[in-house]
Amino acid sequence: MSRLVVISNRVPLPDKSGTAPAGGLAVALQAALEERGGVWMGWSGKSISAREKPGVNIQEHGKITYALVDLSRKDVDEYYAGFANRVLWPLCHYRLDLTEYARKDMAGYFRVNRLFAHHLAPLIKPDDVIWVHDYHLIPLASELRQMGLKNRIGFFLHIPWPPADLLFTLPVHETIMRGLASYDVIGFQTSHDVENFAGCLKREGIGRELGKGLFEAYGHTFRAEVFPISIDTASFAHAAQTSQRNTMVQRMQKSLGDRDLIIGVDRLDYSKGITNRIEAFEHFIINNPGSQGRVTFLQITPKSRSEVPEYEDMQRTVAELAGRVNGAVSAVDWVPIRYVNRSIGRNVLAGLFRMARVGLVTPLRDGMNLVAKEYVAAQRAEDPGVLILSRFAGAARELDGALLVNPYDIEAVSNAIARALSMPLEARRERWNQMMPHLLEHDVSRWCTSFLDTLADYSDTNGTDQAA
Ligand code: GDG
Repeated sequence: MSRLVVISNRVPLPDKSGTAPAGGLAVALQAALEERGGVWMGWSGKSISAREKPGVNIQEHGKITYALVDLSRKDVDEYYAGFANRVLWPLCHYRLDLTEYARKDMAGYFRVNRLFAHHLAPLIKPDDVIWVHDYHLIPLASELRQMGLKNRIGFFLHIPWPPADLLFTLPVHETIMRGLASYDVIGFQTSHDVENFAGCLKREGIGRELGKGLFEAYGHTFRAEVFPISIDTASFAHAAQTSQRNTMVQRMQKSLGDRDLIIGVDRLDYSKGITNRIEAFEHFIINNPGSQGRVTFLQITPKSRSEVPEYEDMQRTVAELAGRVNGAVSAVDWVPIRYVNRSIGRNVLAGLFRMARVGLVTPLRDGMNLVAKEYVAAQRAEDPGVLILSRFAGAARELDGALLVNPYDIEAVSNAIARALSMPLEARRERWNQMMPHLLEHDVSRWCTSFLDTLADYSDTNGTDQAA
């Protein structure tokens, strides 16, 4: 079995005892790396002064070598906060109004990708399989190819891929498309993303679809397929079961009393539809007076990307909106929205999901959305809650037992909340049983294996393997 080399913007380093950080993706990739041996490279998270020379910090943990690259302040501003998070992220989430193109950020993005390639190349052996993750690193394969690397290189995009009309607003869209076409296998979250990608190739006559997942562009043949990411379902379900002994979970239950709990959990991000959701909840409370004093909405929103101005603005907007709604509809003994603006532990989160009658997952656009899957995994088989899910989350393609909503339609979301809270046990069980077996079977380790098997099977048009 070939060694595996993973590159992602950040690297989930194991703690001193060698334990991988909790979180499905980290655990699944760590397991694949343990099995095959290999390297995980990414940004160290440090930004160094312009005078210092960026280096790579190498750490060995068992069969895995971690390679952590330092970046300068300028690199971080341009590559990460600039091009990745103020251009590619809003563009791929259909937010042209928030994209801020700056030539210097584009240059920084390509420069940092070259820097990663420069640090990575000496660590690569001829038969290593390379797996690159996400929008920060699209040009990496083409940089590695220019350095003469012949290895198999796969790419997985965690976020949506936009339709041609959106992508073509990006001044460097050709370079981005060329970068993608340098991979051997490109993984997307949904068939919708693959269709958008194929549409981008076709519209500018850059490439063509050869059938059965094969594409040709810029003289290279590659696969572009759907690999819906998932969670470690059994482990999350177990965490939810055992969390009932957790004191924080017990305190929450006590403070809730016999009120119904609705839960939302999202990084603070405009793509997650948090303000629409709060407005929908407000609409529900006002239009269902019987629910006043009887329902609590807990929104957990850890801060994210605070160095990007749009996120700083949102921090204020969400807090103000939650405060306004609470001010307008609270009673002396009841606060409708509990807004927690920080991260909480995974086990407590699992316990809160289990306690909640409704999981409210209403992103305006989302590659997959793992919270939706976690909410389902955390439920009690004998008395499950109801998932309300945006039709614009990749997860909506799989979770057919959810109440699917258009998150822009405040009244529809409000009606879905009313429906979920009054849904009879039998209907809730039927819906949950439509989803849970699928999630147990299609978990994150299956996702990982299926991508790596496809990459291992890849051969170019002549049927000859590219790896030595
Ligand atoms: C990107 C794509 C795609 C959140 N708050 C806390 C916490 N979380 C955990 C959730 C979940 C994860 O973070 C978030 O994953 P999502 O999938 O919901 O969203 P993104 O961060 O935007 O992820 C997305 C994903 O990549 C994977 O491909 O699904 O579409 O945008 O696991 O539970 N965890 C803890 N405390 C918190 O307060 N412990």
